[in-house]
Amino acid sequence: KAGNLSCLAVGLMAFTTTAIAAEPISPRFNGDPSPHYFKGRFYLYATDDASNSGKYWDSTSWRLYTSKDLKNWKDDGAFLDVTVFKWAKPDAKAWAPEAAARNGKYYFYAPIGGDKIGVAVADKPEGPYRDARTDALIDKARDANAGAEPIDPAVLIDDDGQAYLFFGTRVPKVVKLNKDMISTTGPIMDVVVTGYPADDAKKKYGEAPFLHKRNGLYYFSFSTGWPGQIIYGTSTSPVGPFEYRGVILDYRTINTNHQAIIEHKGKSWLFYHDKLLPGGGGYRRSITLAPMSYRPDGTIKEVKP
Ligand code: FUB
Repeated sequence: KAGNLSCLAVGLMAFTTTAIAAEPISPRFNGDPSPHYFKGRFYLYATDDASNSGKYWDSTSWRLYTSKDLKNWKDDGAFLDVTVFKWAKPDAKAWAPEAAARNGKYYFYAPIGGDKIGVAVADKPEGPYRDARTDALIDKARDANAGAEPIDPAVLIDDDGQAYLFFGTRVPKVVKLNKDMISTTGPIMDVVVTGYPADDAKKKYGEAPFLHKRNGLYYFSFSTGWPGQIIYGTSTSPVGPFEYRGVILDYRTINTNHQAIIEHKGKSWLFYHDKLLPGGGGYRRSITLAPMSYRPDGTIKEVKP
């Protein structure tokens, strides 16, 4: 009997492990998740790794996936191409996107070519999107302190209505957005993170900035680089300085990581990408999601897929 019971326990453990294993949201390669809940549906904007060369992130379009329940995802296709931005080179790289809703419209923040961020606008979350300006929202050649690589936009609209755009590699940047969501106000500022553990030199900002707010506290998460561990700091101010608080997701076996966090019906979800499909790798990534939770003191429990 004892033997049967331990067999049953092992079987149950195996079943449990299988059930919580990271599942790609699509059989198509994708990366850089930007998940949102708009009008009763989840919209996940992504970099389209399936249309890159397999040797670099050189896709020129973004992909949209939608879901009603976070489990079943529909591939809504390549809803936007860099050519929508007339000022962009038609073969410019389309990287980690972001979206935001305001003014009854939907805004899509598009890092293009590694040196500019464009913004497009639409009446529906799925588009069609049109260029909201005649030039880039952020341009390394034009804007003071835009940094070496203005990519990876992330937007938070705070409870007081002020919107912030975070972006950048190696040095995180933040700038205030006007209420129109298509122009900035004030200087581009460096985001400061303090208190990194002295015994781990790899713990420093790399890319993929993301800001979310919970119980009045601002959580600034990001990837430490290439490869990237997802770590975070907190602050009582949306622009920091942030104090290092811990690891959200450990290194995956690929050269990048990129996270986003959403809360829905009292539950938090971490979106990230990993090597999950046959033939996958650093340029052929797969987005997945996992439940994320907090300790009573507000710190995030590390997600262990
Ligand atoms: O997809 C290209 C780049 O890879 C993104 O901009 C980074 O965040 C990394 O995920």
